[in-house]
Amino acid sequence: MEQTFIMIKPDGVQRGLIGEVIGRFEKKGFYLKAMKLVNVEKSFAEKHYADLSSKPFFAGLVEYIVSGPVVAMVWEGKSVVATGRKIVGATNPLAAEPGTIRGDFAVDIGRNVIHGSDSVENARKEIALWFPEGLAEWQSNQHSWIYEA
Ligand code: IDP
Ligand code: MG
Repeated sequence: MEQTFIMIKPDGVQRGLIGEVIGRFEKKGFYLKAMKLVNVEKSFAEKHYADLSSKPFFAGLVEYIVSGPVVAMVWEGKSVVATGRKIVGATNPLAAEPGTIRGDFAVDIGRNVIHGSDSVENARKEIALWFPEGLAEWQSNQHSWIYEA
């Protein structure tokens, strides 16, 4: 099954949205395979967002990500990368649909609460960057009640 990297950004942590975010992924039927609350270094945030290094907002983005602890997670499930992006919502929270995390809980693009991998390939890279120690191995006993096969 597919895996994605989801991160609750410092604003989401400060605003008490950790449980809300986890609950949405959990109730959907995805499985939590790794999680940690961490303060990241500037160089680490720059590595995570390396693809955006030429953007004018890059310095502000890095400053935002290091401004407080983040919750880094790996979620597993069928089509979890694309579906995770739908649960997260559009990058600009004002354009994000109500019912998505950004649509429900955010206003500004630079305070959009959550990160989700945008492709299976980037998910693999991000999981390797954030969880070099590996993931937890477990199987939900509810599996056959969520997945047909
Ligand atoms: P994504 O998080 O929806 O994948 P990306 O384009 O990968 O969006 O951008 C990464 C993060 O950079 C966004 O979630 C947002 O926090 C920030 N960001 C993107 N575009 C802007 C912008 O135009 N101004 C300020 N921050 C931005
Ligand atoms: Mg992105």
